[in-house]
Order: sequence, then C-alpha cells, then structure tokens
Amino acid sequence: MVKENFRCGYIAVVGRPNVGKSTLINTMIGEKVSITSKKPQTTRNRVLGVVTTQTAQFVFVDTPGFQTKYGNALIRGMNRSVRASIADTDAVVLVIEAGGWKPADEKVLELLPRESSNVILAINKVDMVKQKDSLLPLMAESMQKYPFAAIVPISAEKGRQVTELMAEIEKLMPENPPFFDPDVYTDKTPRFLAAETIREKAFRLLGDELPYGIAVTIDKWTEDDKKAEIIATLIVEREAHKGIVIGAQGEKLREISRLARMDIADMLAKSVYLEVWVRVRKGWNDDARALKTLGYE
Ligand SMILES: Nc1nc2c(ncn2[C@@H]2O[C@H](COP(=O)(O)OP(=O)(O)OP(=O)(O)O)[C@@H](O)[C@H]2O)c(=O)[nH]1
Ligand SMILES: [Mg+2]
Repeated sequence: MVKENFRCGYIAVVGRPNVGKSTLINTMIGEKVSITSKKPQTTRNRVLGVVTTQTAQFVFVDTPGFQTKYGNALIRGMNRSVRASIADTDAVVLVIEAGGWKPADEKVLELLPRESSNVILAINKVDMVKQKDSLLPLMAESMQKYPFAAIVPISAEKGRQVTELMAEIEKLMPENPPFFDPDVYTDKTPRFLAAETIREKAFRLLGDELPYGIAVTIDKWTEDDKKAEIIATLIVEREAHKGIVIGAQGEKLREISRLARMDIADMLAKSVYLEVWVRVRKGWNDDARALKTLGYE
C-alpha cells in the first residue's frame, strides 16, 4: 500500500569535476552505485541511485563533472548528459566545495534555469575547513548568485548533514507513487558495476595522465549461486600505456585485479574469479563508434 502524500522524483546531482557528487550519492543510497576517485572526470555515465523511505523515493542522477576546458567526443557527450539531466529532473542539487566558488562552478551555475525554485546548493567537504565561521559568508555570497531553495553545508564522505540535505530535497519532490521497487538501488547491471569497479581501481592506482584514456569491457561473465567467473579487458589508448598498466612483473595489473575482485565479490555476495587483460585501442575516446560499443552515449 502506497501512503497518501508519498513523494517520488528525479534529482540531478551536478557540479564541476571532483567536488564529491558520486561520494554524496553513494552516501545517500548507502550502497556503492558510482565509482569515486581523487582525480577529476571519474564519472562518465549517468548513473541512477534509488533510495526509498517511509515517505519518499529519491531517484538520484549522478552526472559527470561538467568540463569547461577541452573536449573530445567523450567529454562532449559527458557535458550533454549534464545538460539533459538538469532539463529532465524534478530537482537539482548543485555541489561546490567549502573552499568557495571557482570559475568552473560558475559555469555549471550558468546551465541552471534562471527562475527555478528547485535548486539546492550543497557545500561539500566541510570537514576540510578549519574556520567553520567562513561558511556563513560563503552561504550569503551564494544566495547573491542564485535563488537557491536551500543551502546545506555537508560532508559527503563523513555523512555529515546528509539527512538534512535529503529533507530539503524531499520538500521539492512531487507527489507520486514510487517508480521503482523499494529494494532496487540502481538502474545499472552488475556487469556495468563490475566494469566500473575495475576502472575505479585503475584510476586510483595509476598516475595522473593515464586514467582518462582507460575504458573497461566485460568479455565473459558466468555465474552460479556460489561463484562468478569474469573476464575483462582494460582498454588503453597507446601502446606505451600498456606497459604502465601492467607494471613491472605484472605487479600493477595484479593489484588492480585483486582490489576489483574483492569489491565485486562484496557486491555479488559470492566468490569471484576475475581475469583482466590489457588491450590497445588507439583514439577510442574520440571515436563515436568506439564510444558506443564501450557504453558511452
Ligand atoms: N575531505 C572530503 N573529501 C571528500 C568529500 N566528499 C568527497 N570527497 C573526495 O573528493 C574526491 C572526489 O570525489 P568524487 O565523488 O569522485 O567526485 P565527483 O564530483 O563525483 O567527481 P567526477 O565524477 O570526476 O566529476 C574523492 O577523493 C573523495 O573521496 C568530503 O565530504 N570530504
Ligand atoms: Mg563522479
């Protein structure tokens, strides 16, 4: 039985790269639906994270960090998906960092509809701020920039004030019956989440330059009640990158696989055998057809 006044809506979480959008969504959902890393441009696809309470069902849309610098086909597609998410959702949470507004944050602000009363500002990473009283001027400054429906300082990582943020979001959501089953928490398949987990480990373990040229495909997936056997390929852009990903005596690749296997085993709640290969595909991130086969649209 659906309660009267039940609310359900789509909420886009937007912001420049690396402000903590995916971390925030994972914290709100209480499950890992979106990979995170210290490096910008971690998220590439729109990912839904669903959480159902007694009174509402939140359908969060994680978006790639909005890029203003340079654009290959992958980045252009990522930016398109940010714009589309803003247009298609009932509410928007704009995330910035407690350090203050940056030019790249202002660019995201420009994407928002002028008159909307459905935008909330989340000021993230407050755990990094020593002077807590610097938050009040930042909140006042933010109100001058846009008529936010609410401004909530949070720490996505530490889970601070996240319940308060969700209460503010709930106020903006329309009355609707739930769109998803209450035990659904994402629209992504275990296959997609496994590929993303491998990409996350590569992102985290490799140097600064390499991750942007990395993609992952799942080539084989067999599963029974107790175990899963997965064969995947890490795709790199250049021949020279192959050796870096593999590392001396295969050390790097082994560590990427080991960490990914543990997370995937957790996710599937069964034992996992994971084999990861490395292959070169030149210029995949600027090639429309390659992007499509890799699941980036
Ligand atoms: N100290 C601190 N770090 C945080 C907090 N939230 C996120 N981070 C860190 O910020 C980095 C970026 O987090 P992500 O969630 O990947 O950021 P994102 O906005 O999704 O980034 P893109 O997908 O690249 O646009 C990671 O290293 C997180 O651990 C927070 O509340 N406090
Ligand atoms: Mg992200």
